[in-house]
Amino acid sequence: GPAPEADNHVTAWLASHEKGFKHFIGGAFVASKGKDTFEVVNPARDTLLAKVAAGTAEDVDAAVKAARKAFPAWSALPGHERARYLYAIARHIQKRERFLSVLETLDNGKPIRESRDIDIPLVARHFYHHAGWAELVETEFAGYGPVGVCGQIIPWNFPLLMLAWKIAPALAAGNTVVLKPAEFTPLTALAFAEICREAGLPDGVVNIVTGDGATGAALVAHPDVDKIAFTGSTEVGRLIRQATAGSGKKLSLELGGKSPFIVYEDADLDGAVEGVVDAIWFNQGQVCCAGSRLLIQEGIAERFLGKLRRRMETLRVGDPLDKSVDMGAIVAPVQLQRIQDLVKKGEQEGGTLWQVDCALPARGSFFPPSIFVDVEPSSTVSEVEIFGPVAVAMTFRTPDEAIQLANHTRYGLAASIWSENINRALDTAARMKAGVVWVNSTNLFDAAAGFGGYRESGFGREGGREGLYEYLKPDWEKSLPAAEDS
Ligand code: TXE
Repeated sequence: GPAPEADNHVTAWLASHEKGFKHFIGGAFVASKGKDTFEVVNPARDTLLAKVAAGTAEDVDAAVKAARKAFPAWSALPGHERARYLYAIARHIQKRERFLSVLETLDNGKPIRESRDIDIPLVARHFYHHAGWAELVETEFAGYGPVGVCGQIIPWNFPLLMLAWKIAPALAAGNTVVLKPAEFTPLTALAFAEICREAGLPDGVVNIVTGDGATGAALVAHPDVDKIAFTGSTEVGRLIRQATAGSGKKLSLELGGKSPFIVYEDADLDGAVEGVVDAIWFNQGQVCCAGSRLLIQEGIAERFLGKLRRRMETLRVGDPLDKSVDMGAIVAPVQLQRIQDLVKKGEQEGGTLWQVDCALPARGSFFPPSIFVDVEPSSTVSEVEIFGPVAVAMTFRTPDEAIQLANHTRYGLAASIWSENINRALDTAARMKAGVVWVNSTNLFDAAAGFGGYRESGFGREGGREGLYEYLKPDWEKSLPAAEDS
């Protein structure tokens, strides 16, 4: 049938910004100091959605100044008053749920089912949860206060959800922020700027500057930023850690992963098959904690992979606005190219590729669900984060061997363990070098649970009580002269 059309409201909103979107600084939409813009494209159709300002160092400076100006009054508000703004933001997000879901899907390419049922509800949930923390912050975190102005840089895989993970705890704790969305997917962040106005948030508490890595680097380098929170690639995370070294800036990094998905022979195999679908084909595999390394106990490997292959054949890849589609588009042609190159490499290194032979849309960036079997643990596709719908499968004999294989990675973000024997599952969980471990489940997120990594997956936690500490500092630090004169 004909492809479903985008929501009228979204189309009208984009049309009303035909001349290009501006930055959101000090509570107003302001033109960039530079002339450069970049194009935001719908990756499912290769069509232009919008033009967005490329933020310069001067734009970043204006945003940091606005955040600094707003900080004293915002941080001095009693927590329960800050909570009212967070509740209001949450309600406005719910009111605009359909608009935001469609916009997210157009911009990112993810299935509308996911943006509507997962991303946007979790965004609202995150603001509600942190409104609760704002009410409690003085009593639960006595002796702590906000860090100050926070620079936040986010990726494109969950654009609005990553914004919520960053902004909600920062505001709850009394900080003000300058956020830079990813260049592929800045649109829901700009819609969020409108929501801040609708919610009556004081000017300058949230500032949004669009741009690419250069804009991000200017934010990282700005001397009046007290904390940087980053989610993205390990390579850029490393650059940011170097750039902030010795600056006194607080830092949290949420980086890549190559997370193991262990299936023991006593697992509920059908449940585990559905788990793999969620682990590696959810959001086209563009998930930092994707279960991308399947470790399967030898005795059931053939049966399990057979079931998995049959299930994989039923997945529908296509227009993400179509409600019956399981997998949408890859975010951008360069990311598609990266996936294709890595898959080619995997074949050259001798891996056997299972790929669904489905008709992909003629236009747009699409890649079919794929699994490499018979790969060596040391092969490129077993070690490198593919960040696409491609898993590698390996077998093991004993739990010790499973644990050794699982931890054989420079990352340490997540792990998923499948067994009906709870002792075995919990014993394995305790031995995972990963920040998040799921038992008989995968890719579960909640605002109340701290999320984050070990090793090259970064440090710091987002969500819950632990996540709040990233946006707080002990009161005694205020008396240190070095903290004042930056
Ligand atoms: O990420 P980047 P890219 C991984 C994934 C993916 C690869 C490349 O493997 O294939 O990274 O993706 C901003 N200073 N992940 O290139 O560049 C940039 O503008 C400051 C995993 O898109 O890290 C964007 O806003 N900021 C991941 C953000 O960093 C800079 C999610 C992330 O982009 C900067 C995304 C600089 N020097 C990619 N350079 C995850 N952990 O979920 C870029 N940026």
